[in-house]
This record gives sequence, C-alpha cells and structure tokens, in this order.
Amino acid sequence: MARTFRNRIGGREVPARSGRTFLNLDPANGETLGEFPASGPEDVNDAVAAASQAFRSWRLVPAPKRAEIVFRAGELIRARKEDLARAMTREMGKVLAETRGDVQEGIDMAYLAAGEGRRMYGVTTPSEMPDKWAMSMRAPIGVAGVITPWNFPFAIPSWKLMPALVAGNTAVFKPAGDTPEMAWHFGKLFEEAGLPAGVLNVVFGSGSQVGHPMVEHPGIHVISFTGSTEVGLGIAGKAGGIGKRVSLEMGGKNAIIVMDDADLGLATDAILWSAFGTTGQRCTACSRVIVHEKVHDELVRRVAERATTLKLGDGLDPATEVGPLINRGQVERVREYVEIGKREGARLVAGGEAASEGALARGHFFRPTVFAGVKPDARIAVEEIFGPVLAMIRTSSLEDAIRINNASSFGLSSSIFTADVNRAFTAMRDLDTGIVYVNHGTTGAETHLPFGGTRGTGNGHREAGHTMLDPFTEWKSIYVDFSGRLQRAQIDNR
Ligand code: UN1
Repeated sequence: MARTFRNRIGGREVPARSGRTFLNLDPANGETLGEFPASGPEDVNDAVAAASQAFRSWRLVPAPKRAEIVFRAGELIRARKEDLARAMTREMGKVLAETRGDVQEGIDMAYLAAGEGRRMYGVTTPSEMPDKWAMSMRAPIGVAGVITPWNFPFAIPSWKLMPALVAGNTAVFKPAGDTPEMAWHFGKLFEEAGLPAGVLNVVFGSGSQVGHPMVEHPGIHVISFTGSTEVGLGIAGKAGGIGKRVSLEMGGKNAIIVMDDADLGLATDAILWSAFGTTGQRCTACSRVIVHEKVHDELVRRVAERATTLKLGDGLDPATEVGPLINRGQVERVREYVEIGKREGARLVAGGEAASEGALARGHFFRPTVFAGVKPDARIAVEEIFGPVLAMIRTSSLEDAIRINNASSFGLSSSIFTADVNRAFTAMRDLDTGIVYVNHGTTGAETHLPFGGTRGTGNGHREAGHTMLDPFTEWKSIYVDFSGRLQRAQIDNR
C-alpha cells in the first residue's frame, strides 16, 4: 500500500478538499512511492488565508530569530542527508552522489540564509537638510508563492523559501507533480525546526489547478518560479497583467567552448559530467560544445567514446552513472529531438535511442547522445531539450565561439577551456551569461554566489548569493526630521 501524504496548511496536514489524489512514481522502475492530494483553487485559498494570518506575527519576529529556525532546519537536514538523498533518487531518478549534492545545497543554503538574518543590511546616508536623518531598510513583501521544478527538488525550494522566510515573508509552496515527496519532507523539517504554523504552507497538485490559481490570487504578493520557459512566460503574462511581482528562472542552452590550447582530458571529463550528469536535466546542463577546428576531431572522438560507455541504471545502484529521465513524456521529447537532429543533417556519434535492455525496460532510460557537425543555428543547437543530448559545433576562433554562445536566446551558464590567460579574461568579459566558468563545466554553481541568467533565461533576478533577499523584499526609505520646523526638500536646502 502506498503511503498517503497530505498538504500542510496552517500547521495541519490536510487532504485536498475535493478528496482527489495522484500517485508519485519511481522513474527507474514505475513503482508507486506515495499518494498525494490533487489540490485545487479552494486548497490554495485555504493556504493563502493561513499564510496571510501567519504573516501578521511572523514579520514582527526579529530577523535573527527567524534565521535561527532556518539554521535549525539546516541542522536537521544535515542529520537526515542520507535518507533524504535516497528518497530523492527513488522519486526523481538521479544517482545518489547527485541527490546527496542536491540535499547538501539545501544545507549550504540554510547556513547562508541563516547568517543573512544577522545582516539584512540597510543603508544610512546623510540628508540634504540639517537635523534630518535618512536611511533605507528591507521589508518583507507578504505572502510569497513558490513554484519549483522536479530536477532539484530540495536545492531549488531552499534557495527560494529560506531567504523568503528569513526576510519575514510567509509562503505557499507548490512543488512539481513529479517530486512531491521532497517538498513534504521540506515542510515537515521546518515544522520540526520550530517554524510557527501557517508560515510555510505546502500545496500539492498540478500547474493548472494549483500554480495558476496561485499566480492569480490577490493574497499572494510575489511569485518565484523555476521551470520551463513556456510556463514561466505564461506566469509573467498573467502576473504582469495584474501588477504582481515575479521572479523567473527558465531555460538554458549552455555551451562549453574548447580552444586548441585546452587540456583535452580535463575538457572531456567536464563535458561528460555537465552534459550527462542528472541525465542532462539541469538548467545548467551543457548541451552545446563549441570546439576549435584544430582539436575538433580528437575531442569528438573522446566524447563519443566515453558517452557510449556510461552505465545506465537505477540511481540507487552504486555502479550507475546515468539514471532515468523523469517520465515517459521526457523520453518522447528527447526521441523527437534526436529525429530532428538527424533530419537537420547532424552526425550521430553516440547514443540516439531509448535503452530498454533487462531491467531498464521498466524505467525511462535514454542513451547519452552526441551529435557532431551541428550547425550553430540548428534546432538541436538552439532549443532546450532537457535530456542527455549534446550538440558539438566546430569553430575557427575565440571571437566566433563567443558569438555563437551569445546568439542563444538563453543566457544561464557558459564555460571556456583554455590555457591562455588572455583568452580566459576575454571570455569572462564577453560571454553574455549569468554564470561563466573557466576550465570547469557549466554545472555546479555554489550557493553563496548569485544564480540566474541573462536574456530568455530569466527576468533580471538572481537567487541565492548576496542577492538572495532581492526577490523577497521591498526597500523602504525612511526620513526622520528632528529639526522641529517645516523643511522642504529640494526647496529649502540652498
Ligand atoms: C538547475 O538545474 O535548475 O549549478 C539548478 C548547478 C546546480 C544547480 C542547478 N548547483 O548545476
């Protein structure tokens, strides 16, 4: 019998008002892991009411005290890291080393956000008038609506919710339908850490039944979303129409540039890890390699050879290097892009098909796939696939490689492999992405630096890092006039 999980609203665990449920399945073998509420707008209303009520007192709790609860949650997550990682591998498929990393990112974020509770710096500045004080401070926005994807089911909610709570907001959290269990643990851990009832509410369900009503709900004051470009732009349109604040993290088409002076062994390792780690299902995954013509054939040979030998399987098996895709739909999507690549005339040098031998038949497996001879404007070099498909593109110069990188409609991360310091600094300056790596792949951002992208990847916000409070706070400017007389700014200040 599958375990039954419930929404967390106002500090209580409750089913969907409709009584409807959905099943959480293991993508490696189709086993049922749990039954979750298929919530609707009425459950969102309940959660918003609880969050609004809790906001009245939570905003007045001193920030260092709010942060202590986040710190305690970090301690609990650390103590349960292994159990959480195993549950995550079962629910979304990536290998244990990676799910441990995902939980670790949550721990790192908890400690970082907790420290912010004793900073949350404002600015004091001289007034232009005598006997007058001027300063600015951060204030919470109110109720934050947090909508997260399945590929980093612990880390991404951590980047969003921990700063939001430290800043004094309360929250309604809707996780992806493919990874509800991690969100349930997240809510439970915060309850155990001492978070007051109603401060963090977790509502399970679909985008149309829960996400959409959250975006439209007047009681939710800011939406923070990570996920597909299509859904993100839909949210931006709706929220924009009603003047709601939105922070978006969407697609990527991240490139690794390999110059002719690069350490090819290191570059190959980094390409394999960035392209096929998490089965290519990272916003930061490398899906393009732009390689100098002098080392092109050698790099293609090395990457194709290694991609072919990667071991597919259940992420709980220590021998597995690449886990399943999240669901059947993703397998179909990847298969379609492989066909598109072939039709476009690219040369398939590794993979290119679903894998179904032995136990793999029970899950959603696809072989790590490499195309060579890809034109920079081919669809497989331009559109986000979100799977284990790599497009290798030939280039003749650094300038051309940077131009190809920057022509993408996305701008999350990019990377260059070179031994030449002048080329490295040119790339650092000219690669137009939110994150740039030198002699390192495109994945693996650390929590204490801003995370986010340029152009179509986002809408100008950065999460985590020293920017973590920006999406979840308003600036309030305060003037205190202690002159005892009317002083008119811009007029009496000669
Ligand atoms: C994502 O894929 O949405 O930089 C997040 C990385 C991880 C986070 C990825 N720290 O690859």
